Amino acid sequence: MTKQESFIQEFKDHVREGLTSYPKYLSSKYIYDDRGDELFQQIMNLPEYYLTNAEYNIIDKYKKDISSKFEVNGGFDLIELGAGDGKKTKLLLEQLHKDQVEFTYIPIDISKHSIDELTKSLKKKWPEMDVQGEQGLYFNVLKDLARYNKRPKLILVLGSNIGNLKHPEAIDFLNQIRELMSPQDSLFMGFDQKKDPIVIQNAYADKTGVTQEFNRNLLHRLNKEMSADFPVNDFDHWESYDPETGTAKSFLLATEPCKVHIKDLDLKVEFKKWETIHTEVSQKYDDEVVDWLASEAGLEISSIYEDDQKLFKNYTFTS
Ligand code: AVI
Repeated sequence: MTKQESFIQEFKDHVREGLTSYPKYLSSKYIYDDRGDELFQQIMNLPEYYLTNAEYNIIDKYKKDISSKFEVNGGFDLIELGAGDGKKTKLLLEQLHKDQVEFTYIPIDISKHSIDELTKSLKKKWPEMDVQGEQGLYFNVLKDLARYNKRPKLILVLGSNIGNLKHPEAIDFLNQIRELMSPQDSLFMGFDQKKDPIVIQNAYADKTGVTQEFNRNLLHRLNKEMSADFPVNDFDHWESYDPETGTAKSFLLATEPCKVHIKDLDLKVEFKKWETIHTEVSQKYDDEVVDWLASEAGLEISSIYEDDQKLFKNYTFTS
């Protein structure tokens, strides 16, 4: 089976399991086809979606500090999981370039388009920069990264992407990263912080409806890729944030009863009016929870960086 075939099979198995469960669920990782990537880009430009600017502010403020830690003889490897358009990372790349630090940049993303565009733009700006882009899902490429073991490495995971994992999965993810790390390596990761619930609620339920379209993209994909007939406009986006647990949850909410046929799965699914499909968690953190996740995975926090508005934090970890 090719990588692509096994991804499609995994997607189909997931849809069957999620839509025959009670309550129904689907994973947000399947939102991201080309259209999903484009909608997420739009989300990152929304005024309500503070995460991107906050993390940009952190990297801009501390890039010199981060760069200076890697001014080591023989250089280092900079591996980024979920690189996207690399907008924030370019700040750090620019600093490393200015400080004449020797490094290889290895951006990894599920979207081949993102990797190609990013590589092209970096080559244009800094032709001599060593960029080795790779396409793939984090969990699948992690094992292949063991080959970067000849010199120190910094692993970047920005954007609070870890927040889309439930705590046990997040520990598993951190554990897999820790297994790749030698004592001289660091992990630099973004964790969106607990804050005024209204700010979080607004970030995930914007007025223009981009987040609704992003969430609905899951159903568009099922219609396109599995010959389903979801009446997509009868599913509204619903967001609920629980300040006690720090968990923001996204749902698709059936505003009318309907019967859906997913032809390629030979599956019929009924929705009652107001029935939900849980599609995403976007976990918010505090230092205690990050410290707990890290220690469960055998990691230790070595530095904490915060933006000017105190919305977001990046942590560095060592093993
Ligand atoms: C990619 N991930 C970190 C985003 C988040 O904030 O959970 C995805 C997203 N979902 C709705 N808006 C943005």
